[in-house]
Amino acid sequence: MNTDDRPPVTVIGLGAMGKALAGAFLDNGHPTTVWNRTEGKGRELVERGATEAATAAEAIAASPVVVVCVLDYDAVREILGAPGTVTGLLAGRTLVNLTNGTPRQARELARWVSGRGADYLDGGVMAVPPMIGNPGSLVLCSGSPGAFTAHEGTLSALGAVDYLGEDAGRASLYDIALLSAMYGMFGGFLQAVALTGSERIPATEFTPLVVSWLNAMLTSLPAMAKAYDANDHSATTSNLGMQATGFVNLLETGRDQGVSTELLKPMGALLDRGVAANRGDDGLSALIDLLRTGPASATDPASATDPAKGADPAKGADPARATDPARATDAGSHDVVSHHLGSE
Ligand code: FVH
Repeated sequence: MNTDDRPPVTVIGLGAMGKALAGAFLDNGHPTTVWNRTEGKGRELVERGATEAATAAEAIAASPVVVVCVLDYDAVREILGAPGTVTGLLAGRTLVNLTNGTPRQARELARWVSGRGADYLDGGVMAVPPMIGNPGSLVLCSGSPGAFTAHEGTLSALGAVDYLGEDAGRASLYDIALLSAMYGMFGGFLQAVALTGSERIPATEFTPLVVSWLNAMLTSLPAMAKAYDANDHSATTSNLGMQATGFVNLLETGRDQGVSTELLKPMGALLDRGVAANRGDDGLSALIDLLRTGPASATDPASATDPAKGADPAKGADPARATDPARATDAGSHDVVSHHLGSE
């Protein structure tokens, strides 16, 4: 394969994920420049052909496409805000930020980056490092359409790339939503193994049952999605009233077995709220409406920008759906990127 014409790429951040990203670009023949805050993490990549930059500024200057994958947005801000890093260097380039963050953070950074004459793509990596560049790896991407068209080929070195449109926050929203689903599943698994472990049942013996049970339950998700979209939650098999009653046994068994119920309690409370809102005859999908309509917790920072806050959770009413969350969040956001990085 002739890889001579592959565009150069810079990767900033050489943690577990950054190393995997840089490795995939190298494997695909891209001249790859790397930089990491702590020295030494680029050694193996350099042996494979990468160029290690001495500073973040040097790394940015090396390529038209700069991929950033660090711990969080504070780290991104620190890197982009370092003296000499940004002024005049970002202009004309594309910043692809694969750092995990919120939709609001992504939208703010997109504005800040475009204010410096650069294109911005935000991405959610739906893979663990060993999957990068291999089948099963998915990168969700949103932001500048022109930049995506120009660099889709480069990004495809990482795996399948799914472009979700111009709103820079959309990839992050999908990423966070998918991670929310994942943590729900992992939380359930942890609780299940803690319960069976309380009677010394080996996790390896019990886990195959969990896997087949979860796979069976997964088949119900498309029907729940359809019910939610149609706003028709009438239960045919498993109504909320029945589930709220049965859920009490999950809490009681946890207590009896000496296993914390901290992961379960919120779900129990939500089921109870569903019943209290006269949705006991509905199916589980009715709870999605309740999640979108409070009660906004005073301790939940997200509630401050919750566009659905204060809406009527009564059956049939759907004020949250009338609100465009992208617009509401965007309009209400405080530009903390400029605050951190300055307007220079
Ligand atoms: N690893 C995974 O399973 C997941 C898969 C899905 C995507 N996530 C997100 O990817 C981002 C990076 O994750 P990571 O796995 O590479 O994380 P670490 O191995 O812990 O490396 C962290 C890198 O961030 C650098 N860093 C941290 N703070 C700063 C800072 N203030 N300035 C500059 N760089 C910073 C750190 O540098 P160093 O400590 O080596 O100097 C590492 O390069 C993340 O958003 C995941 O949520 C991964």
